[in-house]
Amino acid sequence: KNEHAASSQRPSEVLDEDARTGLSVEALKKAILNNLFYVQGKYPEIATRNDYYMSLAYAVRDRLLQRWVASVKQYLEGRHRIVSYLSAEYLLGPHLANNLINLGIFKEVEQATQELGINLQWLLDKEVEPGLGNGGLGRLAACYMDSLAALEVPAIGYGIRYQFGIFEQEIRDGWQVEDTDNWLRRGNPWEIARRELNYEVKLGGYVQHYMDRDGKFRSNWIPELTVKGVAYDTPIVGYKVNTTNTLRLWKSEAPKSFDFQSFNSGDYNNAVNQKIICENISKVLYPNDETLSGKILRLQQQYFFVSCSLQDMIGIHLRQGEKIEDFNVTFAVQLNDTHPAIAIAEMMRLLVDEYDLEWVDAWRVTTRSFAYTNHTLLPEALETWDLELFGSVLPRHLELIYEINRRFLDEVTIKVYGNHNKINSLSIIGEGPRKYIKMANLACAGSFAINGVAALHTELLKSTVLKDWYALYPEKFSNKTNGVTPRRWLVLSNPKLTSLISGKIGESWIKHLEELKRLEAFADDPEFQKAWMDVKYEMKKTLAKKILNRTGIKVNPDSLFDVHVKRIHEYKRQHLNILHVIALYNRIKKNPSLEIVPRTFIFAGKAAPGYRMAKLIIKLINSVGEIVNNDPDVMDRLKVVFFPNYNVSNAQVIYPAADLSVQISTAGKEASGTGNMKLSMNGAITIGTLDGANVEIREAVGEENFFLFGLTAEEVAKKKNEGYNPYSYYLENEELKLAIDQIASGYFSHLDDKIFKDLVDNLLYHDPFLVLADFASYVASQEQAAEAFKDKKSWAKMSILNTARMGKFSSDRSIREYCDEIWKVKSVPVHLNGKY
Ligand code: B1N
Repeated sequence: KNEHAASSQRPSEVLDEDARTGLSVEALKKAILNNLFYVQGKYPEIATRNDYYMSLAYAVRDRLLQRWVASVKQYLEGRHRIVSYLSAEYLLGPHLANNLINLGIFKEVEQATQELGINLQWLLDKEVEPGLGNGGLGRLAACYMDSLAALEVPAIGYGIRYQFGIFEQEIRDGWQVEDTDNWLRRGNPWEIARRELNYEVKLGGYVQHYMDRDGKFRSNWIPELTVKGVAYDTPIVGYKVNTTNTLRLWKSEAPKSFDFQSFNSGDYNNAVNQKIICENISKVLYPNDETLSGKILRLQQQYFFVSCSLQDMIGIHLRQGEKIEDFNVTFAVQLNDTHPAIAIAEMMRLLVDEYDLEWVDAWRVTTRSFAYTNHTLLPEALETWDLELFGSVLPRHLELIYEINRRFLDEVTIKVYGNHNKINSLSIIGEGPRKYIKMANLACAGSFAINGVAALHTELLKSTVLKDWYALYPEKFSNKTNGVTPRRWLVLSNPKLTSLISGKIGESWIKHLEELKRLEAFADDPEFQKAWMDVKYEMKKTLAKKILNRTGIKVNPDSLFDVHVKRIHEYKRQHLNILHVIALYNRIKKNPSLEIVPRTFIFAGKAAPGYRMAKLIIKLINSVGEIVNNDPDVMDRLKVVFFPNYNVSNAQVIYPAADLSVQISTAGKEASGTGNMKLSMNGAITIGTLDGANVEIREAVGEENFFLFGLTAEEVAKKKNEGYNPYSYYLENEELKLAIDQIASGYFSHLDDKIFKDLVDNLLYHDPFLVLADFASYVASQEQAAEAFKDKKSWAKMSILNTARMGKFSSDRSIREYCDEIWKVKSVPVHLNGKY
């Protein structure tokens, strides 16, 4: 190591202040103009806004690359332990503004662009965000990549470079309509295609078994199809550090050999078809959040990216001159849910079939390499694969899983004294009319650590879904409460609040979010309260403009902004919210001079295209909105907005403008939630159930700064056990009955009494998420919130205290816990050769 130290002290050949990497306004200006000419081939008079966006993006990229090269070099030379994060989703959001903040050059670039006669905001608005994720799980992966870099931890994120990310949502006639997300149409300046970094991945076919000359049993997997994965790297720079990690996303292609063979034999059609089949694997993100799809292509996607990633990691490890048996010393591999859990079988295949390790040695390396994060308790989201389908895609892995399971069950049979229920529940293979593979069990069996994503969630994992696992391996279990990056979710999206905060307590809170605590001292200060609420008002005006622009609805920034934004799902209970809206509407209709706190209900979120009930909920929200927004009796006291196409960019505008954060999932169903954290950080007060991270948010901000309602997880379970009867709640509550009768009779749907029939029947006769049971409690809690909103001073104080007490929910804290308790990795400060 010391041999290299001398050479790394050499002054860099890259000069700090040249157009290529300088950070001064002058250097940045020069770089932008250079790129305009040499990358875009334009001069200022004829350059489009996109030309300028590209020129700036490339200028920023040069500065990233300088740090990235230094980071990679230093990691490899120092043989540092590396975190490998495997995730099928990364919901990154726009790069440009984030990179400017993390490089610490936002102000400089603002000035540079201004001096060039262009508006930075225009350029920022030009970026098409990479929507390579569905919701919280994918966004968490993005926040964790930011924190890993900020904390200077060597890390690689591995995933799939979907050509089409999460669909774009339009609302037509109140219904969700999906449009493809062609995010790459104008090119992507943030990625670097590394054509030379590619791996072959086999699919389908069969396995031959034979004995080799040394009498060893061997398996030879003859695939039906071989595809090639090509690496596309996106540098992820940490906040005001040099550390720049890699997000490596795989694109699937046809291997060259294939074209060649087919063309040689004159079978052009086949060559073209095969090319399409290969490219299909990374073509599109499955738009299901919390529901499994069980489709062949999805399994192929999972295996494809996992296989490329493991081959890549092994390559990195071996090139450092290490032995294959020490793989787990170089890498800590985190499985982001079960989507990449096939990695456990693939690792065994690579070690046993390709690297000739004995089974027990291979299993030792594997089980010391992987750790598994569970993100859901919903049974419909726990991944299983039909065994026959699985075998048709991964015949060798099916054999390996049988062997893993056989040895594993032999071991546990002794421990559970042959208790057959327990053995069945622990088995990786499920029996039924058809056999299936349980991915969560594969993940548990093959990992040295298992964690949930909020305290309540982890407790429920241990006492329900993973109960038998917890009994066997209590030492593997821990909680790692989710967090969000304050760089994107406060500094970038709420610059005015950021400077207000920094004006009081300096800037170090951005890296040490616990320091927000120091704002508590100003929570009662009338001047600070006013400044605080002025920022909120500004942000509400900004959102109001966007709402008008996107929906044509005019909203009053003085009204209470009641914000419910997340994927549309029955367990998240957007329909409970709309029932409350209807109840308030009916109060006004009954008593038109009623004095109530004016409210704007803001909904946003996508429904999985195949999820009928979720799509119906969107239609219901829009139908209620149409009536409420246009009823002259309402006199603008209520407005209902469905903000279309909820994504990272839109979330950045919505969170800072929220007064009330609606977090009303059925207790025990939301593993954590992370939007709840972002909203509270931006000074919104939560109305919520004791679910997921809400529990910890309430604990942190204080119960007097949180509107609690609803059944607890325990009460929910009890009620279901006793036989829950939603209809009795409907009969007992007049407001609830009226609201449901109106929906059913077509009051909100031009007298169409069929369109919401399924939704109404579901609520009255099944109500699996206890909407009706929690209705009265929700309405009462909302009354308290409205009452509190009238007292501007005390509201301001609650708002300030929410932000002040959110320190725990920085993803920096989460990542520190993962590093210390699971991955056992340390920071490696990166030095640039030049002066900085
Ligand atoms: O993961 C988030 C949590 O904050 C949320 O509470 C949780 O709902 C979310 C299958 C999922 N769990 N499971 C998924 C996503 C895509 C898919 O295809 C399941 N998402 C969550 C972060 O921990």
